[in-house]
Amino acid sequence: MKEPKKWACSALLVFTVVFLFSSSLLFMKEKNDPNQPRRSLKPSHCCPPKRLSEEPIIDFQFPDPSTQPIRLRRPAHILGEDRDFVAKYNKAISIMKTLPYDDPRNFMRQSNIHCTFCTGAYNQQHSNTFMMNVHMSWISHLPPKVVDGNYKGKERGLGSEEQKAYNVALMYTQMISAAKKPELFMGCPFKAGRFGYCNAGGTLETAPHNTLHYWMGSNLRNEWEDMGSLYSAARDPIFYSHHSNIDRLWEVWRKLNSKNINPEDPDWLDTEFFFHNEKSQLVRVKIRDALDITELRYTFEEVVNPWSHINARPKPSVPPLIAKQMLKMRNHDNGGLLLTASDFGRLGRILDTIIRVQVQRPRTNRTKNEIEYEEEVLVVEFAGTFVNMRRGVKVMMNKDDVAVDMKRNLKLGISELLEDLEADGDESIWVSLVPQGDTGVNISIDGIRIEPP
Ligand SMILES: [Cu+2]
Repeated sequence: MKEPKKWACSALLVFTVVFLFSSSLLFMKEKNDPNQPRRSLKPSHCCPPKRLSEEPIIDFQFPDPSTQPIRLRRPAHILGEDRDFVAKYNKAISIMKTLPYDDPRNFMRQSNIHCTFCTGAYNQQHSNTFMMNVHMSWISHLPPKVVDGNYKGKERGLGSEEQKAYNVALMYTQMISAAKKPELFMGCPFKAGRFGYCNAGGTLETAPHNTLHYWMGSNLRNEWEDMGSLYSAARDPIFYSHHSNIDRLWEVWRKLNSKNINPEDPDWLDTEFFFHNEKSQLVRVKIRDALDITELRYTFEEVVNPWSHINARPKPSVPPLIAKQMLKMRNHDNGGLLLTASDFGRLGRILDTIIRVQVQRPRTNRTKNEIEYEEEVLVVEFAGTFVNMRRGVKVMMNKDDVAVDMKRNLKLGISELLEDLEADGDESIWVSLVPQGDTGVNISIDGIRIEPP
Protein backbone atom coordinates (compact mmCIF):
# COMPACT_ATOMS: atom_id res chain seq x y z
CA MET A 1 0.00 0.00 0.00
CA LYS A 2 1.33 3.34 -1.01
CA GLU A 3 -0.12 5.36 1.81
CA PRO A 4 -1.88 4.62 5.05
CA LYS A 5 -5.44 4.28 3.77
CA LYS A 6 -5.91 7.01 1.28
CA TRP A 7 -9.20 7.90 2.70
CA ALA A 8 -10.69 10.86 1.03
CA CYS A 9 -10.63 13.27 -1.80
CA SER A 10 -11.17 16.93 -1.25
CA ALA A 11 -12.70 19.46 -3.56
CA LEU A 12 -10.21 22.21 -4.11
CA LEU A 13 -12.54 25.14 -4.23
CA VAL A 14 -14.20 24.53 -0.95
CA PHE A 15 -10.88 23.66 0.55
CA THR A 16 -11.21 26.10 3.43
CA VAL A 17 -8.41 24.12 4.94
CA VAL A 18 -9.43 21.57 7.49
CA PHE A 19 -6.47 21.99 9.81
CA LEU A 20 -8.39 19.96 12.22
CA PHE A 21 -6.54 16.95 10.85
CA SER A 22 -3.30 18.67 10.74
CA SER A 23 -0.11 18.62 12.70
CA SER A 24 0.20 22.17 11.46
CA LEU A 25 -1.58 23.26 14.60
CA LEU A 26 1.90 22.87 15.95
CA PHE A 27 3.07 25.69 13.73
CA MET A 28 0.27 28.09 14.52
CA LYS A 29 2.18 29.81 17.26
CA GLU A 30 5.16 30.41 15.04
CA LYS A 31 3.06 31.70 12.25
CA ASN A 32 1.61 34.32 14.45
CA ASP A 33 5.03 35.55 15.39
CA PRO A 34 6.72 37.03 12.34
CA ASN A 35 9.71 38.17 14.45
CA GLN A 36 10.89 34.64 14.94
CA PRO A 37 13.88 33.80 12.74
CA ARG A 38 13.41 31.36 9.89
CA ARG A 39 14.78 27.93 10.57
CA SER A 40 14.76 24.52 8.99
CA LEU A 41 13.68 21.30 10.56
CA LYS A 42 16.48 18.98 11.70
CA PRO A 43 18.28 17.09 8.91
CA SER A 44 16.36 14.08 7.85
CA HIS A 45 17.51 10.52 7.22
CA CYS A 46 14.65 8.94 5.46
CA CYS A 47 15.99 5.64 4.17
CA PRO A 48 14.17 2.66 5.65
CA PRO A 49 16.06 0.85 8.48
CA LYS A 50 16.43 -2.31 6.39
CA ARG A 51 17.87 -2.58 2.89
CA LEU A 52 15.61 -3.94 0.16
CA SER A 53 17.78 -7.07 -0.02
CA GLU A 54 17.18 -7.84 3.67
CA GLU A 55 13.47 -8.42 3.29
CA PRO A 56 11.48 -10.80 1.09
CA ILE A 57 9.61 -8.92 -1.63
CA ILE A 58 6.19 -9.88 -2.96
CA ASP A 59 4.57 -8.55 -6.12
CA PHE A 60 1.46 -6.46 -5.81
CA GLN A 61 -1.81 -8.31 -6.44
CA PHE A 62 -5.13 -6.66 -7.17
CA PRO A 63 -7.76 -7.26 -4.47
CA ASP A 64 -10.18 -10.09 -5.18
CA PRO A 65 -13.37 -8.47 -6.53
CA SER A 66 -15.53 -11.32 -5.21
CA THR A 67 -14.55 -10.55 -1.63
CA GLN A 68 -13.57 -6.90 -1.77
CA PRO A 69 -16.45 -4.45 -2.20
CA ILE A 70 -15.81 -1.08 -3.88
CA ARG A 71 -14.84 1.50 -1.24
CA LEU A 72 -16.00 5.09 -1.56
CA ARG A 73 -13.48 7.92 -1.14
CA ARG A 74 -15.26 10.97 0.18
CA PRO A 75 -14.27 14.66 -0.01
CA ALA A 76 -12.42 16.02 3.04
CA HIS A 77 -14.60 19.14 3.24
CA ILE A 78 -17.69 16.96 3.75
CA LEU A 79 -15.97 14.46 6.04
CA GLY A 80 -14.81 17.28 8.31
CA GLU A 81 -18.42 17.57 9.51
CA ASP A 82 -18.74 13.86 10.22
CA ARG A 83 -17.67 13.62 13.88
CA ASP A 84 -17.60 9.81 13.98
CA PHE A 85 -15.38 9.72 10.94
CA VAL A 86 -13.01 12.35 12.31
CA ALA A 87 -12.78 10.43 15.61
CA LYS A 88 -11.94 7.22 13.72
CA TYR A 89 -9.41 9.03 11.60
CA ASN A 90 -7.70 10.64 14.60
CA LYS A 91 -7.55 7.26 16.31
CA ALA A 92 -5.92 5.68 13.25
CA ILE A 93 -3.27 8.41 13.10
CA SER A 94 -2.49 8.15 16.80
CA ILE A 95 -2.17 4.36 16.59
CA MET A 96 0.26 4.79 13.69
CA LYS A 97 2.24 7.33 15.70
CA THR A 98 2.57 5.00 18.71
CA LEU A 99 3.94 2.08 16.66
CA PRO A 100 7.73 1.69 17.01
CA TYR A 101 9.87 3.15 14.19
CA ASP A 102 10.98 -0.28 12.99
CA ASP A 103 7.35 -1.11 12.22
CA PRO A 104 6.82 0.06 8.62
CA ARG A 105 3.26 1.14 9.47
CA ASN A 106 4.60 3.75 11.90
CA PHE A 107 3.44 7.25 10.85
CA MET A 108 6.95 8.66 10.43
CA ARG A 109 7.98 5.65 8.37
CA GLN A 110 4.98 6.21 6.09
CA SER A 111 5.76 9.89 5.74
CA ASN A 112 9.38 9.06 4.90
CA ILE A 113 8.23 7.12 1.83
CA HIS A 114 7.72 10.50 0.21
CA CYS A 115 11.12 11.63 1.44
CA THR A 116 12.93 8.58 0.01
CA PHE A 117 11.32 8.67 -3.39
CA CYS A 118 11.31 12.42 -3.90
CA THR A 119 14.60 13.69 -2.58
CA GLY A 120 16.94 11.45 -4.49
CA ALA A 121 17.51 8.62 -2.02
CA TYR A 122 17.22 6.19 -4.91
CA ASN A 123 19.22 6.34 -8.11
CA GLN A 124 17.62 5.46 -11.38
CA GLN A 125 19.05 2.35 -13.05
CA HIS A 126 21.85 3.08 -15.54
CA SER A 127 22.22 6.64 -14.34
CA ASN A 128 24.29 8.13 -11.54
CA THR A 129 22.98 11.61 -11.71
CA PHE A 130 19.37 11.16 -12.58
CA MET A 131 17.09 11.26 -9.60
CA MET A 132 13.89 9.35 -9.22
CA ASN A 133 11.28 11.91 -8.62
CA VAL A 134 7.65 11.15 -8.02
CA HIS A 135 6.99 14.85 -8.48
CA MET A 136 8.79 18.17 -8.31
CA SER A 137 7.09 21.41 -5.37
CA TRP A 138 1.98 28.15 5.63
CA ILE A 139 2.30 31.46 5.60
CA SER A 140 -0.36 32.85 7.98
CA HIS A 141 -3.01 30.83 6.21
CA LEU A 142 -4.98 30.09 9.31
CA PRO A 143 -8.41 28.57 8.95
CA PRO A 144 -10.92 29.27 7.67
CA LYS A 145 -9.20 30.58 4.56
CA VAL A 146 -9.88 29.94 0.90
CA VAL A 147 -6.81 28.52 -0.77
CA ASP A 148 -5.03 30.39 -3.55
CA GLY A 149 -4.80 27.68 -6.19
CA ASN A 150 -2.06 29.60 -7.99
CA TYR A 151 0.04 30.62 -4.96
CA LYS A 152 3.60 31.66 -5.76
CA GLY A 153 4.78 33.02 -2.42
CA LYS A 154 2.87 36.31 -2.46
CA GLU A 155 -0.60 37.11 -1.16
CA ARG A 156 -3.05 37.92 -3.91
CA GLY A 157 -5.23 39.93 -1.52
CA LEU A 158 -8.58 38.73 -2.86
CA GLY A 159 -11.73 38.28 -0.77
CA SER A 160 -13.13 34.75 -0.39
CA GLU A 161 -15.63 35.03 -3.23
CA GLU A 162 -13.13 36.64 -5.61
CA GLN A 163 -10.55 34.01 -4.77
CA LYS A 164 -13.06 31.23 -5.45
CA ALA A 165 -13.88 32.76 -8.85
CA TYR A 166 -10.15 33.01 -9.57
CA ASN A 167 -9.70 29.34 -8.63
CA VAL A 168 -12.58 28.25 -10.86
CA ALA A 169 -11.02 30.02 -13.86
CA LEU A 170 -7.59 28.59 -13.01
CA MET A 171 -8.97 25.06 -12.75
CA TYR A 172 -10.76 25.46 -16.09
CA THR A 173 -7.41 26.31 -17.65
CA GLN A 174 -5.43 23.56 -15.91
CA MET A 175 -7.99 20.79 -16.48
CA ILE A 176 -9.50 21.77 -19.83
CA SER A 177 -8.13 24.50 -22.06
CA ALA A 178 -4.42 24.00 -21.34
CA ALA A 179 -4.68 20.22 -20.87
CA LYS A 180 -5.87 19.04 -24.28
CA LYS A 181 -2.98 16.66 -24.85
CA PRO A 182 -1.79 14.02 -22.35
CA GLU A 183 1.73 15.52 -22.28
CA LEU A 184 0.30 18.94 -21.42
CA PHE A 185 -1.72 17.54 -18.51
CA MET A 186 0.88 15.06 -17.22
CA GLY A 187 4.14 16.63 -18.32
CA CYS A 188 6.34 15.01 -20.94
CA PRO A 189 8.49 11.91 -20.51
CA PHE A 190 11.41 12.33 -18.13
CA LYS A 191 14.09 9.81 -19.02
CA ALA A 192 17.57 9.00 -17.83
CA GLY A 193 20.36 10.17 -20.11
CA ARG A 194 18.19 12.58 -22.01
CA PHE A 195 19.10 16.00 -20.74
CA GLY A 196 17.43 18.83 -22.54
CA TYR A 197 14.48 16.62 -23.17
CA CYS A 198 11.11 18.07 -22.29
CA ASN A 199 10.71 17.59 -18.58
CA ALA A 200 8.58 20.38 -17.23
CA GLY A 201 5.62 19.27 -15.16
CA GLY A 202 2.13 19.08 -16.55
CA THR A 203 -0.73 21.42 -15.70
CA LEU A 204 -2.02 19.26 -12.82
CA GLU A 205 1.39 19.05 -11.21
CA THR A 206 2.25 22.73 -11.51
CA ALA A 207 -1.11 23.94 -10.16
CA PRO A 208 -2.92 22.92 -8.04
CA HIS A 209 -0.40 20.24 -6.92
CA ASN A 210 2.76 22.31 -6.38
CA THR A 211 1.01 25.56 -5.57
CA LEU A 212 -1.06 23.99 -2.77
CA HIS A 213 2.01 22.37 -1.23
CA TYR A 214 3.64 25.76 -1.21
CA TRP A 215 0.56 27.60 0.09
CA MET A 216 0.36 25.18 3.01
CA GLY A 217 4.08 25.33 3.84
CA SER A 218 5.41 27.57 6.58
CA ASN A 219 6.93 30.89 5.53
CA LEU A 220 8.86 30.85 8.80
CA ARG A 221 11.01 27.97 7.74
CA ASN A 222 13.79 28.20 5.19
CA GLU A 223 12.49 25.44 3.04
CA TRP A 224 8.78 26.09 3.58
CA GLU A 225 8.42 22.97 5.69
CA ASP A 226 6.35 21.10 6.39
CA MET A 227 4.04 20.86 3.33
CA GLY A 228 6.22 23.07 1.14
CA SER A 229 9.25 20.80 1.10
CA LEU A 230 9.60 17.34 -0.39
CA TYR A 231 11.28 15.63 2.57
CA SER A 232 8.82 16.85 5.19
CA ALA A 233 5.52 17.20 3.29
CA ALA A 234 4.08 13.82 4.22
CA ARG A 235 4.55 14.46 7.95
CA ASP A 236 1.41 16.56 7.74
CA PRO A 237 -1.74 14.42 7.53
CA ILE A 238 -3.26 16.91 5.09
CA PHE A 239 -0.71 15.63 2.56
CA TYR A 240 -2.78 12.47 2.07
CA SER A 241 -6.02 14.33 1.35
CA HIS A 242 -4.17 16.67 -1.00
CA HIS A 243 -2.76 13.75 -2.97
CA SER A 244 -6.04 11.87 -3.00
CA ASN A 245 -7.57 14.97 -4.53
CA ILE A 246 -4.85 15.05 -7.18
CA ASP A 247 -5.63 11.38 -7.95
CA ARG A 248 -9.31 12.32 -8.19
CA LEU A 249 -8.62 15.18 -10.60
CA TRP A 250 -6.55 12.84 -12.76
CA GLU A 251 -9.54 10.47 -12.90
CA VAL A 252 -11.92 13.36 -13.70
CA TRP A 253 -9.61 14.54 -16.52
CA ARG A 254 -9.55 11.05 -18.08
CA LYS A 255 -13.32 11.05 -18.29
CA LEU A 256 -13.60 14.55 -19.78
CA ASN A 257 -12.52 13.55 -23.29
CA SER A 258 -11.69 10.32 -25.15
CA LYS A 259 -8.30 11.86 -26.11
CA ASN A 260 -7.36 12.13 -22.44
CA ILE A 261 -5.42 8.91 -22.01
CA ASN A 262 -2.60 7.65 -19.79
CA PRO A 263 0.88 7.17 -21.29
CA GLU A 264 1.57 3.72 -22.74
CA ASP A 265 5.37 3.84 -22.55
CA PRO A 266 6.52 0.61 -20.81
CA ASP A 267 9.35 2.58 -19.12
CA TRP A 268 6.69 4.47 -17.23
CA LEU A 269 4.25 1.58 -16.74
CA ASP A 270 6.96 -0.70 -15.34
CA THR A 271 8.61 1.81 -13.01
CA GLU A 272 8.77 0.11 -9.62
CA PHE A 273 8.19 1.39 -6.11
CA PHE A 274 8.39 -0.51 -2.83
CA PHE A 275 5.84 -0.12 -0.06
CA HIS A 276 4.93 -2.09 3.03
CA ASN A 277 1.36 -3.32 3.17
CA GLU A 278 -0.91 -3.51 6.22
CA LYS A 279 0.69 -6.86 7.16
CA SER A 280 4.15 -5.20 7.08
CA GLN A 281 5.16 -7.21 3.99
CA LEU A 282 7.35 -5.46 1.45
CA VAL A 283 5.45 -5.15 -1.84
CA ARG A 284 6.77 -4.25 -5.29
CA VAL A 285 4.24 -1.97 -6.96
CA LYS A 286 4.48 -0.84 -10.57
CA ILE A 287 2.83 2.24 -11.97
CA ARG A 288 0.63 -0.01 -14.11
CA ASP A 289 -0.79 -1.46 -10.86
CA ALA A 290 -2.07 1.92 -9.72
CA LEU A 291 -3.97 3.15 -12.77
CA ASP A 292 -7.34 1.42 -12.66
CA ILE A 293 -9.32 2.41 -9.60
CA THR A 294 -12.00 -0.23 -10.17
CA GLU A 295 -9.34 -2.96 -10.11
CA LEU A 296 -8.05 -1.35 -6.94
CA ARG A 297 -11.63 -1.55 -5.63
CA TYR A 298 -12.35 2.07 -4.88
CA THR A 299 -14.21 4.98 -6.37
CA PHE A 300 -14.50 8.71 -5.70
CA GLU A 301 -17.73 10.24 -4.48
CA GLU A 302 -19.29 12.27 -7.29
CA VAL A 303 -19.01 15.96 -6.52
CA VAL A 304 -19.82 18.99 -8.64
CA ASN A 305 -16.69 20.46 -10.21
CA PRO A 306 -17.63 24.12 -10.71
CA TRP A 307 -14.80 24.58 -13.23
CA SER A 308 -16.14 21.92 -15.59
CA HIS A 309 -19.03 24.08 -16.83
CA ILE A 310 -18.60 26.02 -20.00
CA ASN A 311 -19.32 29.34 -18.26
CA ALA A 312 -16.22 28.77 -16.13
CA ARG A 313 -14.16 29.54 -19.25
CA PRO A 314 -12.23 32.70 -18.38
CA LYS A 315 -13.07 35.84 -20.35
CA PRO A 316 -10.27 38.05 -21.70
CA SER A 317 -9.54 40.84 -19.21
CA VAL A 318 -9.46 43.34 -22.10
CA PRO A 319 -11.89 43.09 -25.06
CA PRO A 320 -9.94 41.58 -28.02
CA LEU A 321 -10.41 44.64 -30.26
CA ILE A 322 -8.94 47.02 -27.68
CA ALA A 323 -6.14 44.55 -26.94
CA LYS A 324 -5.16 44.54 -30.61
CA GLN A 325 -4.95 48.32 -30.67
CA MET A 326 -2.79 48.23 -27.57
CA LEU A 327 -0.45 45.75 -29.26
CA LYS A 328 -0.01 48.09 -32.21
CA MET A 329 1.29 50.66 -29.75
CA ARG A 330 3.61 48.09 -28.17
CA ASN A 331 6.65 49.53 -29.93
CA HIS A 332 6.24 52.71 -27.90
CA ASP A 333 5.87 50.79 -24.67
CA ASN A 334 8.94 50.82 -22.47
CA GLY A 335 7.59 48.51 -19.75
CA GLY A 336 9.94 45.55 -19.94
CA LEU A 337 12.17 44.09 -22.57
CA LEU A 338 10.85 43.65 -26.12
CA LEU A 339 12.27 40.81 -28.13
CA THR A 340 11.61 38.57 -31.06
CA ALA A 341 12.12 34.83 -30.78
CA SER A 342 15.53 35.01 -32.48
CA ASP A 343 16.91 37.49 -29.90
CA PHE A 344 17.75 34.93 -27.21
CA GLY A 345 21.07 33.92 -28.70
CA ARG A 346 23.13 30.97 -27.58
CA LEU A 347 23.28 31.87 -23.90
CA GLY A 348 19.68 32.82 -23.34
CA ARG A 349 18.44 35.66 -21.13
CA ILE A 350 17.98 35.86 -17.38
CA LEU A 351 14.36 36.45 -16.43
CA ASP A 352 14.98 39.35 -14.02
CA THR A 353 12.51 41.71 -15.65
CA ILE A 354 9.38 41.31 -17.74
CA ILE A 355 10.38 40.02 -21.16
CA ARG A 356 7.89 40.46 -23.98
CA VAL A 357 8.45 38.32 -27.02
CA GLN A 358 6.85 38.38 -30.44
CA VAL A 359 6.45 34.77 -31.57
CA GLN A 360 5.57 33.74 -35.14
CA ARG A 361 2.76 31.22 -35.59
CA PRO A 362 3.42 28.35 -38.01
CA ARG A 363 -0.20 28.37 -39.19
CA THR A 364 -3.09 30.80 -39.01
CA ASN A 365 -6.84 30.71 -39.75
CA ARG A 366 -7.24 27.08 -38.80
CA THR A 367 -10.54 25.31 -39.33
CA LYS A 368 -12.75 24.37 -36.34
CA ASN A 369 -11.76 20.76 -36.82
CA GLU A 370 -8.04 21.56 -36.81
CA ILE A 371 -8.41 23.65 -33.68
CA GLU A 372 -10.27 20.79 -31.99
CA TYR A 373 -7.83 18.03 -32.96
CA GLU A 374 -4.46 19.75 -33.38
CA GLU A 375 -3.60 21.70 -30.30
CA GLU A 376 -1.25 24.64 -30.85
CA VAL A 377 1.52 24.46 -28.26
CA LEU A 378 3.70 27.32 -27.04
CA VAL A 379 7.10 26.05 -25.90
CA VAL A 380 9.32 28.04 -23.54
CA GLU A 381 12.83 26.61 -23.20
CA PHE A 382 14.37 27.50 -19.89
CA ALA A 383 16.82 26.48 -17.19
CA GLY A 384 15.88 26.92 -13.53
CA THR A 385 12.68 26.47 -11.60
CA PHE A 386 9.16 27.82 -11.83
CA VAL A 387 6.78 26.79 -9.06
CA ASN A 388 8.45 23.57 -8.04
CA MET A 389 8.49 22.06 -4.61
CA ARG A 390 11.63 22.56 -2.63
CA ARG A 391 13.60 19.48 -1.73
CA GLY A 392 14.56 20.83 1.67
CA VAL A 393 17.87 19.01 1.40
CA LYS A 394 20.77 19.39 -0.94
CA VAL A 395 20.95 16.25 -3.02
CA MET A 396 24.24 14.94 -4.32
CA MET A 397 24.07 11.26 -4.84
CA ASN A 398 27.62 10.25 -5.62
CA LYS A 399 30.86 11.91 -4.67
CA ASP A 400 31.74 13.17 -8.11
CA ASP A 401 28.28 14.24 -9.20
CA VAL A 402 27.96 17.75 -10.47
CA ALA A 403 24.80 19.71 -9.85
CA VAL A 404 23.36 20.48 -13.26
CA ASP A 405 20.82 23.16 -13.91
CA MET A 406 18.75 21.07 -16.23
CA LYS A 407 17.21 22.55 -19.31
CA ARG A 408 13.47 22.30 -19.34
CA ASN A 409 10.62 22.99 -21.68
CA LEU A 410 7.42 24.56 -20.44
CA LYS A 411 4.63 23.57 -22.81
CA LEU A 412 1.35 25.45 -22.91
CA GLY A 413 -1.70 24.57 -25.02
CA ILE A 414 -3.00 27.83 -26.47
CA SER A 415 -5.67 27.03 -29.11
CA GLU A 416 -8.61 27.97 -26.88
CA LEU A 417 -6.84 31.06 -25.62
CA LEU A 418 -6.25 32.28 -29.18
CA GLU A 419 -9.90 31.66 -29.93
CA ASP A 420 -10.96 33.72 -26.87
CA LEU A 421 -8.65 36.54 -27.91
CA GLU A 422 -9.98 36.38 -31.49
CA ALA A 423 -6.37 36.02 -32.55
CA ASP A 424 -6.49 32.85 -34.63
CA GLY A 425 -5.94 34.86 -37.83
CA ASP A 426 -2.86 36.65 -36.45
CA GLU A 427 0.54 35.72 -37.81
CA SER A 428 2.32 36.32 -34.54
CA ILE A 429 1.46 36.59 -30.87
CA TRP A 430 3.06 38.55 -28.02
CA VAL A 431 4.07 36.52 -24.99
CA SER A 432 5.00 38.24 -21.72
CA LEU A 433 7.31 36.34 -19.39
CA VAL A 434 6.91 37.73 -15.89
CA PRO A 435 9.26 36.85 -13.00
CA GLN A 436 7.11 36.08 -9.97
CA GLY A 437 7.26 35.23 -6.30
CA ASP A 438 9.99 33.86 -4.13
CA THR A 439 10.44 30.47 -5.74
CA GLY A 440 14.20 30.15 -5.67
CA VAL A 441 14.17 31.79 -9.08
CA ASN A 442 17.25 31.97 -11.27
CA ILE A 443 15.50 31.27 -14.49
CA SER A 444 17.17 31.82 -17.80
CA ILE A 445 15.10 31.69 -20.95
CA ASP A 446 16.78 30.01 -23.90
CA GLY A 447 14.06 30.39 -26.46
CA ILE A 448 10.39 30.49 -27.21
CA ARG A 449 8.48 29.07 -30.14
CA ILE A 450 5.19 27.60 -31.24
CA GLU A 451 5.25 23.90 -32.04
CA PRO A 452 3.48 23.23 -35.30
CA PRO A 453 0.38 21.16 -34.58
CU1 LIG B 1 2.72 16.28 -3.52
